[in-house]
Amino acid sequence: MDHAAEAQRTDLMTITRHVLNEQSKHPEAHGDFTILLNHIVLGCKFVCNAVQKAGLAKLLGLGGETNVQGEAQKKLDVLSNEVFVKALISSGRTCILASEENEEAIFVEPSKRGRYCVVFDPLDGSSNIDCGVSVGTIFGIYMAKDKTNPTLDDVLQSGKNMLAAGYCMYGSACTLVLSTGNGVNGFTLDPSIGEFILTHPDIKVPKKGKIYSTNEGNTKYWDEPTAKYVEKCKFPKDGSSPKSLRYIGSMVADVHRTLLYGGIFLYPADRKNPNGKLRVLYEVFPMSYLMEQAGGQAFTGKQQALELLPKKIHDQSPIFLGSYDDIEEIKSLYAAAEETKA
Ligand code: FBP
Repeated sequence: MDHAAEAQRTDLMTITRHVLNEQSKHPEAHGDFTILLNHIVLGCKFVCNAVQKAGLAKLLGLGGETNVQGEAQKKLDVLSNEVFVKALISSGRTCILASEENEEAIFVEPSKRGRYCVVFDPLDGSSNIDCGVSVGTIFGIYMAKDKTNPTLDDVLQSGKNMLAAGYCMYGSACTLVLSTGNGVNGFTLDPSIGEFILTHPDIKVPKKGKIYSTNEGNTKYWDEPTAKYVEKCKFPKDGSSPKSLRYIGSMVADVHRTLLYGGIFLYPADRKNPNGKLRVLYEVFPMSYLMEQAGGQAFTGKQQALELLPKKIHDQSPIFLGSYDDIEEIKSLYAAAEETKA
């Protein structure tokens, strides 16, 4: 037995212990955030279990309803949404919730209210659920101005005001990646003890990557800067090697790979989706927050993604996120296109 490893294993840096350590750096903290996060972690463990057992538990396939995006809801979409709404309300730390699966924001009843607002995509990558490809949960946390009188403005805040963000990927392993504004850390669920253990401390996205990730099936609808950028990835003129294309079609999985390996994930605006496809509040903002915390960038084609100010909870936006230098390249192509327009 490798006693050193076993000894190391006994010093378990669980996600709760990690967040408590972070909390101890804020003497003014009451522990509300830690309690809220523990309820999000509980939701992730439940959904992880449901996703892994979906085929056995007849949880694959459609749930019969359609969400506000006009997408046919999968059974697991509905189940995951229910789990997170109940977990977040039962934490007693939230006052308003915005979910991809609910047309309207959910205002928590006064007796159960707390001061946090949570925006979330309970199960991202729905198109991949039934074929067992990685899917995930995405979440972002804001503070309400006045918990006794929460309003939509409390969630329609700029991404700059986000306090924390994360995602949980349900793949070959269940991995929860979190930032509370002090860097990015990754935790892997150890099913034998039911705990998320710190496995990816202080994630830093490589400054430049060898991978681009996008749905090239949309190429004919792309604007010029996007088309030029992808052309450059495939046929670089500076003697460097072409980038490799990797696209899973689940934002959580594509962004997770980008965070660890570097490169760029892009879902641009195009003639089919003039505002892009991905939703600002519970897809673009949390992933942009994490990418910036890891030293990368997130750009919309016009501005830094976190500077956006959404008008509606299901607003969409184009997004380019990833390694710092790769995003600089796409920014210069959009700047050049603006100049020629001027
Ligand atoms: P939902 O599954 O939560 O609706 O998310 C949207 C999404 O599946 C992203 O995860 C993914 O990046 C994108 O859409 C894939 O879109 P497309 O199939 O057009 O490439």
